[in-house]
Amino acid sequence: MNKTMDLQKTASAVFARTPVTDIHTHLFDPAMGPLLLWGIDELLTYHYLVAEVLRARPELGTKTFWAMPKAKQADLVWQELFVKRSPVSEACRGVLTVLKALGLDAPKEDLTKLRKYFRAQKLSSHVERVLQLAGVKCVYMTNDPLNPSEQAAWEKGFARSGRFLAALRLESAIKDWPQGAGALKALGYAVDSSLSGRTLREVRRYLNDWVRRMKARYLSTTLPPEWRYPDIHSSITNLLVKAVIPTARERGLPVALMIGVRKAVNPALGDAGDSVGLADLAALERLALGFSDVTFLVTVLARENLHGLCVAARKFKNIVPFGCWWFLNTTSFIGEITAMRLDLIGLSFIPQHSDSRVLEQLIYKWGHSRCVIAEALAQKYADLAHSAWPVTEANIRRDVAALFDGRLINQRTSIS
Ligand code: FIX
Ligand code: ZN
Repeated sequence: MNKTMDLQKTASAVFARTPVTDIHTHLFDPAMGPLLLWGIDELLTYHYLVAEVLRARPELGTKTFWAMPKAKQADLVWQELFVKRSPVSEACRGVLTVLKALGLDAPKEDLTKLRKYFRAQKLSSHVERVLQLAGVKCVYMTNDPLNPSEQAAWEKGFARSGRFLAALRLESAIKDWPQGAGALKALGYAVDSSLSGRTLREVRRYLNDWVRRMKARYLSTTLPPEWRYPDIHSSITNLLVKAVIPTARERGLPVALMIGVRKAVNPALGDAGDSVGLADLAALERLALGFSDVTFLVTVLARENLHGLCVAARKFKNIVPFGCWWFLNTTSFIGEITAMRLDLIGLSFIPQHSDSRVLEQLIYKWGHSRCVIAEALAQKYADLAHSAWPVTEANIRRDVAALFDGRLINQRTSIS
């Protein structure tokens, strides 16, 4: 076996044994009830597969599709993308990876047996089994107190699982101001439609109250490709700069910026209707320069922005690139992205997050990523060995832990 293959085997073995911190998902603590999606019908109606099934059946109206009960939508996805065609897409193959890991045969035709299996699962033990199969130590949720169903869960209260950490998601409060003003007022925050001093103080009170209540570990928002900084005319920039970042700074929390999404380009597709746009990362560089003691966890949606993000991270130590987001979370891109980051910023980034919306997706999103990331790492170790640098398994274990244990979320950054 050649050196690279040997190192590949070691890197894969080490990686397989290293439980990861998943820094961004749409999963919820099982104690939050139906907010946590799981099971075969949720897996098959994942918005990635909705987009794909509507392409397989262009004559089917989206209204007709959405009017179908979820089980019927899942049946249609299975028939069109798995029975009538080879399930070659990342999201299709992911369902098969999940079934195989759970020891389930992929049905030739209908989903009855699979539904029976999932119905028979006790959620708490199923969650533990999925986390174990996925090699995931803990996941960060996407928490939005202004979302009525989530608000009800927090109002009711629940015993927190240590495996589901909180992250305070901001768009519903700060995007397109004063769109969020009503919901904030309903929660008792005396904001008005202008971005007056009082409004900014009340938004900061909202942020502080809910960071405390959720024990949120970071604040996060998406930003559209046209986002600019500075931009005195932009409400989201003003709220970021005058409320979000000061709150993050005072609490020693990072701010996650997910840049480049164009929301609802095809509204009829629901969650599947968002698209991608090229962002101007000079805005991010100016923000990182202006707030050099605040850590920005950053992911981008346009492939063309990935290189610029690595260069920005070289200029500003308070920019921590993370993940292969959404349309970049495919085995064809993860390898390219990881190799680029290793080349340009060494081990000072967070290679992946799953963005799982359905519990069992953790198994495939991490399963597929581990193979490709281990390959990229092994190649670097082979390059080191070629340069007569001794690569030991202990070093590989140290490096993989640094990349995946979430420590970069809590890094402290000096002001200069
Ligand atoms: O904004 C986000 O958190 C995105 O990840 C989601 O809106 C998106 O729908 C998704 O789940 C991508 O994987
Ligand atoms: Zn997400």
